[in-house]
Amino acid sequence: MTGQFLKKMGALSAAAMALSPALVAAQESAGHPVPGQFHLQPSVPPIMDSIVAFHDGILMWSISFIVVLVLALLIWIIIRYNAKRNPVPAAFTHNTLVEVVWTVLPIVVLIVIAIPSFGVLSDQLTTPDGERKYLGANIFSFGEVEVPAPALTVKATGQQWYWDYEYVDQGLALNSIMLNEEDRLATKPNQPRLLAVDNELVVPVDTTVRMQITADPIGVIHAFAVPSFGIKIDAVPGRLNETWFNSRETGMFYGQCSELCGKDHAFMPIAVRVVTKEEFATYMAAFEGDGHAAANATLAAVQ
Ligand SMILES: [Cu+2]
Repeated sequence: MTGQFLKKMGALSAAAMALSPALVAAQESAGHPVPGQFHLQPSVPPIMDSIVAFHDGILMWSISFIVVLVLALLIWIIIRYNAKRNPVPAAFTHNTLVEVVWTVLPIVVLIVIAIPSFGVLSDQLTTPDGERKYLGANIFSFGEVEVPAPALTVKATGQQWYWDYEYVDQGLALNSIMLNEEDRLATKPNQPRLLAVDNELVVPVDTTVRMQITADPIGVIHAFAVPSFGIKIDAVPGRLNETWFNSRETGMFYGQCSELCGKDHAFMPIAVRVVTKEEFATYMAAFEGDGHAAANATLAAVQ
């Protein structure tokens, strides 16, 4: 009930904020940031639904309320208690009621923020087993979204400075390197600059993908982040981190390394291409039989 209410209020605030046509257009799912974009990137899995609800439903309201309250108090003090209007200031130094209120109120606000926050965090870090229910957009529930157990495991390894992907169960790997401007314009002109890569990570739609994240053992720390999926997790040498996503839309979804990792930190984008289950089966069969180039050739060319 509360969740539904907050969700509605959040949607209302998002609608109110999206005042200009350019901002409204930016709400369509592009899988990457677009010029004039406002708000978070559109969500495609349950985790991002939670994050959007958390942002719109709690954080924006708490922040706005606090800003307005503090601003109102400041204005009141400036006007009512300036030296001219209040030449003889009061001499007391304590007010028990006020002190209790300004201690208890922030604690209550923090608890209200913390409860769903921990829920979403544990959703992000708990790989589905097919039985556990996830919060989805209703972050004040006990979980109502069913998510199937992972059908695919992908290991992403942060290299200096690109990503390696491995389909762990199939023992197949590819590396994914950003296209320079010349190559992008020549081969994938409709893909975004600094995000387009030579080889995208291909995964099936409506399928839970277990992501294992690590970094080159003699390398540095990176972070694997895809905003549309609500994923962000460190890629640490010698450590295997795990998260998951389940995209309900096909398309291309971009992210970037999100841990300052060295000179080409800004140039190691993450590109995930979500295809239909049939396309993925064909892709995988070709990958296993004839290698990565043949597998890519089974998919529609990325423009
Ligand atoms: Cu990096």
